[in-house]
Amino acid sequence: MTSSPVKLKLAYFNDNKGRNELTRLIFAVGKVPYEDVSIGGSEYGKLRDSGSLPWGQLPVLHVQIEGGYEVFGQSCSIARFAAKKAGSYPTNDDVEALRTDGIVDSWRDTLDLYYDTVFERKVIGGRLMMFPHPPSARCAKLAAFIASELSQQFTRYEQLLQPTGQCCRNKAVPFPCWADLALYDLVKTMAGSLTPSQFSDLMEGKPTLATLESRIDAIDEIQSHLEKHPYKNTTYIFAPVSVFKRPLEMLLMPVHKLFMGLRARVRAITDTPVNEAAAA
Ligand SMILES: N[C@@H](CCC(=O)N[C@@H](CS)C(=O)NCC(=O)O)C(=O)O
Repeated sequence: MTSSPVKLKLAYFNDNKGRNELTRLIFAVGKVPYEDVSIGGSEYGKLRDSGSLPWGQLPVLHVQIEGGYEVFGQSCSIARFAAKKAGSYPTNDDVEALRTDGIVDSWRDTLDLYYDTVFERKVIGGRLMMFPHPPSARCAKLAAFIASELSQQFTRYEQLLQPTGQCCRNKAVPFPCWADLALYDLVKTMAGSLTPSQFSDLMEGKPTLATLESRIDAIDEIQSHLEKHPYKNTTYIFAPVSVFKRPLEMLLMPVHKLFMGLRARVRAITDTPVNEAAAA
């Protein structure tokens, strides 16, 4: 680990993994001290509406600068900063930086497409909102995502890992580098989200990716991190909905969406003077 005198606080939703976990894995492997801050839904709303989240979303990293904290957003940038602190970024090798940056950008692309199977993103009242898709629609969306994007992406990862079995070719960067951890996070996320047969189909013919996963599983710091923050089984999110429950869903989902949209519009109106005052 490179020395890190600054204090760091990493904030995300309720100990969820999502776009935050890569940074936590990097900190864990590099033994970088940080405070793990869990944000609840209503607290998030207040933070966003007060303008204290630089991009209006989570995760954010609070970095102690000259006595106070400055807040930074964007998961890939936060992860890159963390990797530099942890010594898992190829800082002195532009080509390897380019290679691993691309892999980590694709980690976020893949996660974004995965989240699209659960949420719809829409701008309402000037705000980007995430509405859950009806449960009965998610299963088919997940299947389409696996068939169209995910399997291609995993095939690319298997190829990218050739011939060394790891992402970074610069031997001065210890295994796992930050991009190895990004692939690990994707494998674990998909293992928790897909049915066993979907997951084994996805991993078929990808021995290098599977070996990367086992090598990272075996790291003590990863094991202690995952003991405290295990990857959860989220297959229930995509469980088929019985025909009896569908009418209820058809009734409740639009009401829920209407309520969220109205709330966003009201907040947009009531916040306007505050935003204008802040901009002045
Ligand atoms: N490009 C951003 C996207 C961040 C993002 O979409 N965060 C989601 C959680 S994973 C969020 O804050 N959603 C709440 C909302 O937008 O209402 C990143 O990679 O950090």
